[in-house]
Amino acid sequence: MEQLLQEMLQKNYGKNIQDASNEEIYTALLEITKEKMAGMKRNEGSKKLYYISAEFLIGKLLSNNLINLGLFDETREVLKRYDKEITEIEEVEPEPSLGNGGLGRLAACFLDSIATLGLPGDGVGLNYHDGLFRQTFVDNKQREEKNPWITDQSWLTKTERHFEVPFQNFTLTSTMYDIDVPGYQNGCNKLHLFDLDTVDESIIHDGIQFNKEDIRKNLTLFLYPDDSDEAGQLLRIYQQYFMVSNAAQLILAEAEEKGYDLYHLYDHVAIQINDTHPTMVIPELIRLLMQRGFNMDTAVDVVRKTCAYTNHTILAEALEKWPVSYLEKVVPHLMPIIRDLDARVKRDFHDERVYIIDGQNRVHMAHIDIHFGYAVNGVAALHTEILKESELKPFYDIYPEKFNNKTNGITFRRWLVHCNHRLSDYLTGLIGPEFMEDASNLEKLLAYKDDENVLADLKTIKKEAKAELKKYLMQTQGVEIDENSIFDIQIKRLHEYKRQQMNALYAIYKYKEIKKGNLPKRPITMIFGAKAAPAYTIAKDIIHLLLCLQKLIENDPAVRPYLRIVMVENYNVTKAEKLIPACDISEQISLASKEASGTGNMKFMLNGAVTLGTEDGANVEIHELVGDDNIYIFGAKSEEVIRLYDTNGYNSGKIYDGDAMIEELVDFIISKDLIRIGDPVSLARLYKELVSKDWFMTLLDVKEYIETKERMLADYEDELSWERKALVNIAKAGFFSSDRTIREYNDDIWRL
Ligand code: NBX
Repeated sequence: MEQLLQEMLQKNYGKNIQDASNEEIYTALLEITKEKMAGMKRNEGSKKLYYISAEFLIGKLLSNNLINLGLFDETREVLKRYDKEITEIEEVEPEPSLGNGGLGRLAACFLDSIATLGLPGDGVGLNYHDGLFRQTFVDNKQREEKNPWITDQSWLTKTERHFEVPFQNFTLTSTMYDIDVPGYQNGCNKLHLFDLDTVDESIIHDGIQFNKEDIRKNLTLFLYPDDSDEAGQLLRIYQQYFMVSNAAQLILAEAEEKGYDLYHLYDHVAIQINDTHPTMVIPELIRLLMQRGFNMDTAVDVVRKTCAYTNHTILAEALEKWPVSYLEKVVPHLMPIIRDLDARVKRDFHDERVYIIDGQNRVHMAHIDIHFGYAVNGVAALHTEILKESELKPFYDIYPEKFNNKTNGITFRRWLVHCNHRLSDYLTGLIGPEFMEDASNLEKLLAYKDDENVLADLKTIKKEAKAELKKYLMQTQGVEIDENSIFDIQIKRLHEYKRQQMNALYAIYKYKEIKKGNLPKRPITMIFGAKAAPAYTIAKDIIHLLLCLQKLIENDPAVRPYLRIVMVENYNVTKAEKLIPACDISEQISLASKEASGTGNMKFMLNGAVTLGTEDGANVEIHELVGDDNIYIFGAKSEEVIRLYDTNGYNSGKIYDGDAMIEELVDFIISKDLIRIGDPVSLARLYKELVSKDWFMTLLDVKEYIETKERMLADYEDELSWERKALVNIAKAGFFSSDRTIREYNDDIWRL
């Protein structure tokens, strides 16, 4: 590596390693890595997977690519010899923000595992120039800015593939860009990102505003542009169709190039539809097959045997339903096919709950996937049960054989080896390197459960990660935190169902206790990271509350030594990699039944944090694996929550009125102390939401939450027993390797 790097730097800049800047070294390493990947073997086989997703939250790629190529340690050593840190070189790399949260990050972890298992499988998505917005804080509020990430030197390679994508009254020509996806000690796959040459970044003004009607210029500017109005929704349909038409044309082109018989496409191709965003691939493929001479019945049959669908949510507002009139405007050529599919359903089933087009002339995208695909999966055991027993019950009654569970997973290459090399090196020394190949080997760690030296080592590793996070927060945000405090972390998209507002009520509780003189044994640092959708008012109000509380405590010398709130600006994959290894308490406090799985919960566990959580999503499986002693569970169970919804039995006002403590905490949101700092309109809106609606039942669980957290903080003081909990969590995390998840997808769904 030393010689390669010297040569590349000489060639590009006439410099040697010693004199090169971090930017120059980064660029040279990027080129070297790209060349290596170009020379790698491609994963091949007679059947190939296409994972279509509107999001791939890939994060920075340099270190992970080096790890998977087996070059990371060597590169780190070479740089060290010249007094350079690879982490500083990495700072130069821009992070593409091609995803919102869990769904997009899952797609990225899956690509890593698919390649690592040697399976032929490519990702297909869009090349958003500015991704999701970059978040800044101004006047204690979120502000959105564009987030350009594409530079001349990037992981993207422009290809010669172009397709014509027809819309109502114009046709667009696409360009395909590729990013290599190297497997860990295995072959390479690709992520194909489609784009449009005419997109024009100069039309963006005032943060993230742009003309939503000029499709040629705006199509791939942003991920999920604001869809609070009709123009925004139409643009999303344009994006989705552009994505799937390209995907379908690519799939057929590759099949034809290989000489496959399209009548047996399903023997050679599996298509995974990641949530409903790529659903139009079904009618599009039918259309393209009919252009090639198929009759409708045969086209439907072939497509049905090729496509499988993953559901990521039971929140009704997140299940896409497009008005027929919108689809007529954007993709009129698909409507005859969608109407035909709807007619088939109406012919065979007399239950309006399973129709594709409903009485209000809306197209239910998930219904297309379920009727005209061969598999439907949820992303955690509880989630899949809820789909079968309530949300999708009418479909489960028709097609029980299609439903299956695939509990999510995370790639250990990024979420252990890369982000926490101290822990990963230590584990390798202690239990051998086999866990890298087969994560279930982490259980070997259980043999050291009562070994005080090992427990002390784990404590030291955590301490070092905390000290590093402290340094990073100082450098990036100028805040100084106490590494001897307990790090209590909630990082995820801002959504009411995830209940950051409940955590804020805990902060208010603690603040008041400290004011009363009830000082905690050890200071607590509450860390948050979250972006709110630009049009989601209450989510923005919650961010505002957290920032106001942060300010209040910063300026109060009586509280500040014992309690801190730090809201990390522009939370993203890179920041997650710094935060997760440093965490003591992992906050997973969604309202039971609402979080389909969660994957942050798995990342924290793997890095030795203890979960404070509800019986929701994959928390249920974490609980089963680690046992009652190694997790803190609280709150209403999913059956109770579902019953409350079904019977309209929840009344937050009643809880508020009947409990003096809850009343005091909620009232603090509109107290003089906070109004002095914040925006009275925003704070009052949030207050009112909690006492008059509270759709996600914050007040139902808040007391038990506070009690459980207090117990947890007290338990933290018993060092050995706390570290034992951390150890058990690490040891049991093997199940959540995405390699396991992908093996299951392949065994049960794709059969590559
Ligand atoms: O998918 C998330 C779920 O909320 C998590 O529980 C789960 O672990 C994860 C992976 O399965 N869903 C998610 O991230 N959804 C979105 O980001 C989303 C974005 C746009 C949209 C709907 C959902 N229109």
